[in-house]
Amino acid sequence: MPFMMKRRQLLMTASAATAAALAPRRAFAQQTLDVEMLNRHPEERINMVFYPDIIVAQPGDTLRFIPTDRGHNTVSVDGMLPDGADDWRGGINEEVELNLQVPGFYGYVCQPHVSLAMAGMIVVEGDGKMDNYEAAKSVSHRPRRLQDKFDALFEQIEADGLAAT
Ligand SMILES: [Cu+2]
Repeated sequence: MPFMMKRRQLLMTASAATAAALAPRRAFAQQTLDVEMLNRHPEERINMVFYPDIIVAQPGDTLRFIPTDRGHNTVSVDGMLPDGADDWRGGINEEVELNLQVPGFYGYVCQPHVSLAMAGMIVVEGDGKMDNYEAAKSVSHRPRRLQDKFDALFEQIEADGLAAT
């Protein structure tokens, strides 16, 4: 019966519209996220790490790099920031606070431990997030160990479904 089908379709449309109207535009408040700079990974047998080494933020969130252990810093990597995002360069043992506004992919390293592949990624969700994905991913790194680390980070980002709008 065509009439009944039509009515049922209308009901389904109406309930979907109601659900969309009830859903908040942003279901989260602005947050402060911490990344620790550590001599030892808390669970794995890896030395000199950012923990966690992949962190997902929303625009407006604050990210703090905490110098839990000494001898580390955090420095953004050229070519691994979204357009319009500020670069950063922390001193050794310095806590660095970023106010994340621009969606996209941010790569960073610890300078004293570049050779040990101490590196990490920040993913800021939102419109235009994917704009710098390929550019950030295609930056080449030295030494080889750092390249392998960034390759592994991007693999994990893809596995976690973060490389999608
Ligand atoms: Cu370090």
